[in-house]
This record gives sequence, structure tokens and C-alpha cells, in this order.
Amino acid sequence: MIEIAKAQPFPFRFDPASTALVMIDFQRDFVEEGGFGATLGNDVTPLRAILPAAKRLLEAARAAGMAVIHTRECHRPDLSDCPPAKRDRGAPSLRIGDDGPIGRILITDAPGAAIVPELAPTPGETVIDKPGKGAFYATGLGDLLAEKGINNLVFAGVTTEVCVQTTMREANDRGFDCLLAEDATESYFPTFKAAALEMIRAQGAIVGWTATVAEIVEALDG
Ligand code: C5J
Repeated sequence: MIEIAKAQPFPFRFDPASTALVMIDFQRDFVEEGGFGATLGNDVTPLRAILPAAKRLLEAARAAGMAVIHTRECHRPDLSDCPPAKRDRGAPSLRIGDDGPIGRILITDAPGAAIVPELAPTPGETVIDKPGKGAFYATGLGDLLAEKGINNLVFAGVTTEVCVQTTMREANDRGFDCLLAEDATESYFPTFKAAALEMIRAQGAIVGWTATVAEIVEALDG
């Protein structure tokens, strides 16, 4: 067992052998110009800025022997897993499945759906493609974690209040103890990120814990 003493709202204890790092949607579509996030009118610069911290966390988790799981929000090329209710919202000019500057928006085999090279999965790491915001909906993630005997999850990813928070809440309901790396997650909206972090750790860690990458890495290295 190791402990992150400075985690909020109180120390977070975990065994790396039964903990997975979940890297949520570090895809070109969210962090690059021309991708899904940018087509919705967002500035992607803040999301790009966290990539070094996310890389540091990823490398520390790998070195500690933790399981690493990456997720991607994306849809089948025929859009059969994309409800019209999802596709019809957002930017009217460029919708999910349309051809954009880095390929079809949020489509499985399009260049924009790829995980950014800095955080690319290694051959042994699992990549979960998810049609929803949460990583448990319509995926094999729950079964995979059960097979691996995982009971704690450390999260990084984008965006904080959408896919990261949704997945963390789902995980919390399923009985996982969850920690979010504060500086390895980002939102297009600074106030949304701040509120999400507060919501997660409020009321005695009602959804989970938060800690900085430095605090997590220090605990893993120690
Ligand atoms: C969004 C995500 N923001 N990965 N997706 O639509 O958070």
C-alpha cells in the first residue's frame, strides 16, 4: 500500500498492483486545431498545455507496473452507434462523422480519433473505444477491470467535466476508489474544471479524491 498524503479531501491509499491509470480521450480531436473540440468553438491551447504532466504521470504508472487503460470517444464509420440526439447537437457546420481538417470528426479510424503521439499506448495497454461520454456505457471496461482485479482508479484526461467526470462518477457507483490528477486533466472552461474538482472531493470524497501529478509520482516513486 502506498499513500498520497496530500490528496484532497484526505489521504488516498492504494496498491499499484490493483490500481489502473485511466487516460481519458487524449485524442487529436480534442486537443488539436480542426478537431471536434475546436469545431465547437473552443480554444484547445489549455488542453495541449497539460500533455507534459499527463506524460509524466503515464510514465510513472508504467514504471510502477500499474495497468494502463486509454479511452477514445469515437463512433463507427456508419454512425450506427451515434444517436441522432448526439449528432444533431453541437456545431451545425461540422457534425460528428463529417469530413474535417484532420479527418472525419470522432470516427474510429480517422486521424483525429487517434491518441496524441506523446501519450500513445504501448502494445500491452488496452484502448477502449466508447460511443458515450462515460467509459463504462456500451464498452467492456467493467468486465476488463474485474478480470484484472482492479479496485482503484487514477484518472487523467479531457475534458474534466464531461468524459472524465462522467466516467469517474460511473466508477464510483461501481465501487472503485477514484483519484483524479488535477493538473493532468483540463477543460475548455476553467470555471467548469474548478467546479468539477470541487464537486468530486466535496462531502468527504463523494465521488473521489484529487491530487497533483507531482504528489502522485512522488508516492509511486517512493
Ligand atoms: C467532450 C470529452 N467534451 N472527451 N468529450 O465532448 O470530454
